[in-house]
Amino acid sequence: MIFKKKWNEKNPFRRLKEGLAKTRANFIGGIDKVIGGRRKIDEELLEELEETFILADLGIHTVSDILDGLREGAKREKIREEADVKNYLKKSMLEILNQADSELDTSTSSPFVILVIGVNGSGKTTTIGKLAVKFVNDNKKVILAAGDTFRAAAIEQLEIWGERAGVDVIKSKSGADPSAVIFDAIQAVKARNADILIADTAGRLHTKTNLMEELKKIKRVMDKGLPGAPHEVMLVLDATTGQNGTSQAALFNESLSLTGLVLTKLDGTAKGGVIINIVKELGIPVRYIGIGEGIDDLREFNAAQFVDALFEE
Ligand SMILES: Nc1nc2c(ncn2[C@@H]2O[C@H](COP(=O)(O)OP(=O)(O)O)[C@@H](O)[C@H]2O)c(=O)[nH]1
Ligand SMILES: [Mg+2]
Repeated sequence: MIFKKKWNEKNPFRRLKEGLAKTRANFIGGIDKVIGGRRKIDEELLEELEETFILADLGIHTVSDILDGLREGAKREKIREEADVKNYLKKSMLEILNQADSELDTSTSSPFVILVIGVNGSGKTTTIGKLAVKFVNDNKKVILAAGDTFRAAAIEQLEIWGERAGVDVIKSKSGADPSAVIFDAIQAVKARNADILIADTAGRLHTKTNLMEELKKIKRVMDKGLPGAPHEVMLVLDATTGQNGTSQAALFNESLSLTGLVLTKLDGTAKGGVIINIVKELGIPVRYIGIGEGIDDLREFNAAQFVDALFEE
């Protein structure tokens, strides 16, 4: 069955490069356009670079840090030409992203409970499905909880993924109390000796405080059913939202103390630079990135690989 196949790690780097093509064209292409053919790193050139970085959604703090470094390097004549600028950028970006390079380790608790949150359409359910397949392939016993009880379609979508991955889905009727569904799921995980529970949630807009209250309640209920749970509070962010993603993540973090991020739809955006901004502002590990709709397109985040994929010709 097509969905049961292993994550295809053949040519993972090429796929990553393809997935980041739009961001690369915008960001690296933008730099090339500014620097190409120019000889001197002067103030005018730095200002043009600044604009490119801002348009690539790097974020204001990162941009000013990078410019300071470039200015300093140019003054000391360490940065003289295009290749020096790119090397410097690559190094600075890697330094930032390295802070976020920390794999999700589900062996720290058994069962291990993952609470997946994020606004509507960010890719939560799809990510959960892909993760379920991945964990099953790693010989883990996985259970999914249909905590998005807002719409019947949301429950059905998770059930389809459950079938693909060959795992049980704990659900209730649409409109049911999500905390009750999640409490049932915690009981099921204990009774069935599962290794991992992944809980889906509804994602109505973060500006409505009741979503945060609902999610906090789910967290409390998890801890009541299994002290210490959830072990991972994973925010799924749609990279195409650009700068908005940073403020979204900050709001969720404030209320729910995030432990990990998933950045989806990097393949559909030229604004992939936003990952730098989010990491710089929040310092939360990026567990996975989504570079397409296929099962293999959810990738473990690797800072060095990510930066190489962006900069490599
Ligand atoms: N291109 C692309 N599409 C994605 C990615 N992740 C999710 N999607 C799509 O985004 C849409 C919304 O996803 P869904 O999981 O239903 O979002 P939810 O509302 O947060 O549960 C679906 O059409 C997914 O196929 C990704 O990494 N790349
Ligand atoms: Mg969903």
